[in-house]
Amino acid sequence: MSDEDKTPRKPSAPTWTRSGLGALSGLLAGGAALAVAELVAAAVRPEAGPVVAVGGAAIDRTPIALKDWAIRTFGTNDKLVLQLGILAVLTLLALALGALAARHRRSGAAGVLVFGVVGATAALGRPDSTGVTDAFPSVLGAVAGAVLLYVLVGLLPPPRRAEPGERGEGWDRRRFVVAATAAAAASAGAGVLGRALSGAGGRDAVASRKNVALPAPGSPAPAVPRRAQVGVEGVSPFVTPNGDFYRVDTALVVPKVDATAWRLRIHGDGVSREKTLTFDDLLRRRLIERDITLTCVSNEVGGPYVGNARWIGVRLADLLAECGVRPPSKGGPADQLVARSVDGMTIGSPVEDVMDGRDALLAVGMNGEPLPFEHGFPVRMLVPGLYGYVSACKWIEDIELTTFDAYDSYWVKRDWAPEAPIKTQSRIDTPKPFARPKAGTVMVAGVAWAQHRGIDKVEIRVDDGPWQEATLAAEDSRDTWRQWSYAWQATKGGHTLTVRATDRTGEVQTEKRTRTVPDGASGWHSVVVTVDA
Ligand SMILES: Nc1nc2c(c(=O)[nH]1)N[C@H]1C(S)=C(S)[C@@H](COP(=O)(O)O)O[C@H]1N2
Ligand SMILES: [Mo]
Repeated sequence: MSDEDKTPRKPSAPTWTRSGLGALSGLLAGGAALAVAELVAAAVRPEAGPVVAVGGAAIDRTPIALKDWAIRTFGTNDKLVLQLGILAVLTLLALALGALAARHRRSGAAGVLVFGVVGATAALGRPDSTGVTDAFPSVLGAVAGAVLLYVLVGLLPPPRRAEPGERGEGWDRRRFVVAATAAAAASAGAGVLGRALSGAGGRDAVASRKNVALPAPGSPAPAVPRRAQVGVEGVSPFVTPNGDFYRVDTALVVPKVDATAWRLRIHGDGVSREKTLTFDDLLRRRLIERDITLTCVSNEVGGPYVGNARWIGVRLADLLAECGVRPPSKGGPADQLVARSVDGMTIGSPVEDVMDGRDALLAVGMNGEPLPFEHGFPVRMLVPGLYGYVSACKWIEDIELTTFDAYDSYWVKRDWAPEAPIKTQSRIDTPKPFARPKAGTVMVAGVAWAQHRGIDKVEIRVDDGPWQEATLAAEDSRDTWRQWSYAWQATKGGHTLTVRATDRTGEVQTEKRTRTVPDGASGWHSVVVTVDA
């Protein structure tokens, strides 16, 4: 600080002007830093950009309680909220650094560089980092921002006291305005160009997806029974349309994989014949088509993270057998199959489950089309009966046979259970909570699931009354959910409806409420309604 800054005095116009213009310069410098970083990221790797890298690093480190809260509060928008949050924080920091630079030019500029280091560290620490080049976007962006801030602040009115009526004399206002405008324009240009180039990187992937012609399955799924739908308004459709299918993953930017360049490697303990497959290799194999209901371990009782689709793909067990893999029960050395995705996700499934005769898939199609990018194009894994985080690796590119002792996958490192079969669950879809139906017959309906065991019975309870059996819709397969309905003779007043399911093993859905961590929520779903006369 200069001596003059220390002199006590009333804030004079130029001091405020200087701080304000400094803050503005900080904002411009921050914008320039992000724009340059975007542009460099487009050349290096879009995922290495500072906002995505810092957001991803935050997701990797988010405590489970906070993650659950974010999913509950923002749903699938949680990632957008995170990115907007990062931008808001950066905006405040840029303003503050700019104001600092107005007093201390070098410190302000150096502060910008510190954020470059933060961004670079985040990018290098991501599981999908491909090396030191991932640091370039943040570092080069920060250097550009620091230089710009230094230059702009140099053009500000000098820090001096103003006489009444005097405004920033000795200041070439025009030079500052020209420089600031030029910087803003250049940043906008660089940002737009960067975004466009990043988008172009995905163009090959989009084209490769358009060119996929899914072959007819050698083993088609039987038609969904007509009576699989109870036909009550408000019940989730039996087949979830792709656009409505829930999405849960850690990817801030959806990976866009070019199917023509995609490879899947299968290797590890007990793999006597290692394989590397192309997408066409998979399509040339016998494909099977199956209806499978997928559920997220983060789904609360009554929650939305469950969906049912018709998948087409390769039987994973057959492919593994060709590689020489045997399950532990047949003497194989590996009890864990670790799937790895292009974005560095690792998902571990029991080899025993994958090879026990169920239709574990390397899926290439979803409801009659190639996988949507959000759901794992070109190839994802699915294992009926297991929560997604231990079975359903999207954008898969590597399968390693290992043991649970030797390796903890991504979620297991974050306190989730290494093994997690889906818990028997049921949900009331209609009436909605706090609905006001009319007295008389009210159709209560919903879905129940216990993948790979199947649903045997669903019961409804009104208030503290006896359990009444609901009418089950026809079963599609034991790997899918099952709809149910119950004609309730509703009487005036407030009522609580509760549902519970029984699976084919005879196990009744437990009343005991547990949290989603570590292996899925349990408990009964209830809905409170008020019946009008
Ligand atoms: N690459 C990758 N695959 C992933 C995940 C992920 O974060 N990254 N999340 C898993 C989880 S927790 C679930 S529940 C399912 C969700 O699949 P969906 O988004 O297609 O519904 O994907 C699984 N596969
Ligand atoms: Mo999940």
